[in-house]
Amino acid sequence: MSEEKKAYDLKRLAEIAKEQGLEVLEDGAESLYVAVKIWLKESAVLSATPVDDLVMPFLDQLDPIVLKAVDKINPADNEVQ
Ligand SMILES: [Ca+2]
Ligand SMILES: [Ca+2]
Repeated sequence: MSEEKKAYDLKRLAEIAKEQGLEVLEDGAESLYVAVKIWLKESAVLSATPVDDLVMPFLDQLDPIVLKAVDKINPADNEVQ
């Protein structure tokens, strides 16, 4: 973008607000993912069926995939875009 920067530009304010909002969203999505994992692991222990207990150790293998996807919500703070 070769747009010239101006003082007190409302368009720039909107841009910053959007970035901040996306960052909050990104953090929220990550927290939600962690919460769901804790909930699933707790439930697997509590439930009578042994099948879910066998699956849970593999749950963390989703981390790189899910967290990478979540990181894309706000690309502005990513090292590699
Ligand atoms: Ca179980
Ligand atoms: Ca990000």
